[in-house]
Amino acid sequence: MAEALDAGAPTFADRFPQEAAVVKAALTSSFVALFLGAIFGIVQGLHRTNVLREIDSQYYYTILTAHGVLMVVSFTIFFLVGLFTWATVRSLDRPVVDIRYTWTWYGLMLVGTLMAVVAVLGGFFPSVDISADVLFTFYAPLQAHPLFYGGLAIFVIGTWLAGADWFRAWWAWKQDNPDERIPLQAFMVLTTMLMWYIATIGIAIAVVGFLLPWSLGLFDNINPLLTRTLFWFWGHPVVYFWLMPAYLLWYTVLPTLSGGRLFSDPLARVVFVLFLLLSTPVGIHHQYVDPGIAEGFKMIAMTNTMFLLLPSLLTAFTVVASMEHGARQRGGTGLFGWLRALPWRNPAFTGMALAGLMFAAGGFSGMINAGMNINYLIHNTLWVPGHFHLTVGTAVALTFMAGTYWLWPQLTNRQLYSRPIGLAQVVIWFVGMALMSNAMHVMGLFGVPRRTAEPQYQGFDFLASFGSITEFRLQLALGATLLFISTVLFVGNIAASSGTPKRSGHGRPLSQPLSGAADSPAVLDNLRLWFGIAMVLVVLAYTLPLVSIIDGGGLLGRGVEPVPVIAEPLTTLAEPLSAAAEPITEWAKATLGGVLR
Ligand code: HAS
Ligand code: CU
Repeated sequence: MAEALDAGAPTFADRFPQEAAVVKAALTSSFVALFLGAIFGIVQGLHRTNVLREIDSQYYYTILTAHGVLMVVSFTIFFLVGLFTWATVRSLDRPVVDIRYTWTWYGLMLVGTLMAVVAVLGGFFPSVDISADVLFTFYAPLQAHPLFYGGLAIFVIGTWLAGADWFRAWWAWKQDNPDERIPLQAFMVLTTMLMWYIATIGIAIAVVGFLLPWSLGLFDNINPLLTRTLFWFWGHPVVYFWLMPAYLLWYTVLPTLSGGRLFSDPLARVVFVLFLLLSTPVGIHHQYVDPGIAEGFKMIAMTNTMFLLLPSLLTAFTVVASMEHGARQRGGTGLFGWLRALPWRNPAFTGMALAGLMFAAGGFSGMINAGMNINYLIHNTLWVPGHFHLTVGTAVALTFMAGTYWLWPQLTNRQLYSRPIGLAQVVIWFVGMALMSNAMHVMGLFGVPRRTAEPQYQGFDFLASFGSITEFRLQLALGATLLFISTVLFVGNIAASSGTPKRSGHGRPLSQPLSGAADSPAVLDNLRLWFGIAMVLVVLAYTLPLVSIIDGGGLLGRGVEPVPVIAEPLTTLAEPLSAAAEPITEWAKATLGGVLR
């Protein structure tokens, strides 16, 4: 059906060639980051599972940081700025106000990324005094070279300017269309950016106010709890900054791919408003085990987090209803029989549907994380990487790849090199991630920690209720290998597409929602109102915790020695202690082991 709509429609590249060039550049940067990130990912995944240990463990954190930063900062956000530029221009149906300005923010983001990546890669060269082995959660007391923080700051400024670009386009559009509702895609872009402006206050203060001057040597001390809290002020909403472009694709492209129409435009608007309101006042749910934050504040963060499930649950309903509508348009019938009528041979569709399916599992593990009491069980274990490889690593990453199969031909006026390879690629990702994240979740429950190159723990038996750690390690490694293969197939397919013949007029118009903008209350488009309420919620959630953290630990810390200083006496102590404990462990295993198994 979608094919029939298409005949002769101009593509995005036909209509807006200058904007298409920027979108292409942003997406290309995103895929380069994805490819490099995947190389670090496979090295690190095979290393920590003891399958292939070619690198010196000394470099483990350099590799882990490179993997994390390239994936969750560069891959995701470059994709976002490309997609949002496309969505704004397409839905407002007008070019950006000044294309030179658009290239400027893209250039800034590129420079910022290069600076940060150079700082991270410096970690491989001990003779050079540059390194940033601080992981993608780069809070103190770990310290990076100033180049890293400087790069991050420039990158974030680039995203701020990008947001301003889309707001300018909208204001210009509004002059000509004063009485119209904001087109849905532009609405999604603008609400997401308002959320981003609020969220980045935290990271801007942490980086420019504390981390950068500290790494430049201007301050001797820092208050780690303060920078951690400011980090998570941003560190939670950033996950929705990754997710919202995927939601944009699920709401506005997936229904068309399914052969139908979006179930409800008003519900989609409500969802994006809820994310604007609730994404930020929840960051403390990453700090349930932090001493120095009162339990009551953690309780408030937990309550807000539980409310924040609502927009995703609404999304599950609306998106699946739209898919069902499409399937029935295509002749599907029955309670579940309609599922068969979906276009499963289309990699763009299948990738997004599988990404959504995995997000249902990722959302579930998120709910576990969010409960203060259960969080103690899984915090700092491999469970957490299991969770985020389902969310950012699949709901987001796989949707972006699938979306590219649909979008890329319209940006380049070239066909995709191979749809069958695309289909295989999204399925391999799904299978690989099912294995890897299952293993990570289960190992986390056994107590296997995250962020360590040496998880063998010789002499320590994990009490597994089923399977063994070795089996799960292999499962993890197999999953990681499949994911790497899938990434290579994706990047290769897109690169090879530049060799297919040029053609234009193959645009893919998007279907209109069943219940359109006219059905949604006008107040939903009152961005000032929602921004104001969101700010009030942030002030309520954060003022008291921040005051008490500064009061307790000082704005710049109190000059306490950093933690690693006591590590050596501790390790000397550990050996005799564990030897002394051995008989007790043996006894416990003998008596309890049988019961637990
Ligand atoms: Fe999370 C830790 C709680 C969502 C990412 N999270 C992380 C970390 C990352 C991350 C990177 O409360 C680790 C940070 C670090 O390094 O320490 N997370 C949540 C909750 C949600 C959630 C409650 N997280 C995400 C998303 C992420 C992400 C989205 C990235 C994009 N997370 C936590 C907590 C921690 C945490 C704690 C701290 C853990 C700790 O102790 O360290 C919720 O937003 C989830 C809601 C989602 C749902 C699912 C709805 C289902 C849908 C699917 C529809 C189906 C379709 C397809 C379309 C309720 C929408 C159908 C297909 C057919 C074929 C029919
Ligand atoms: Cu979070």
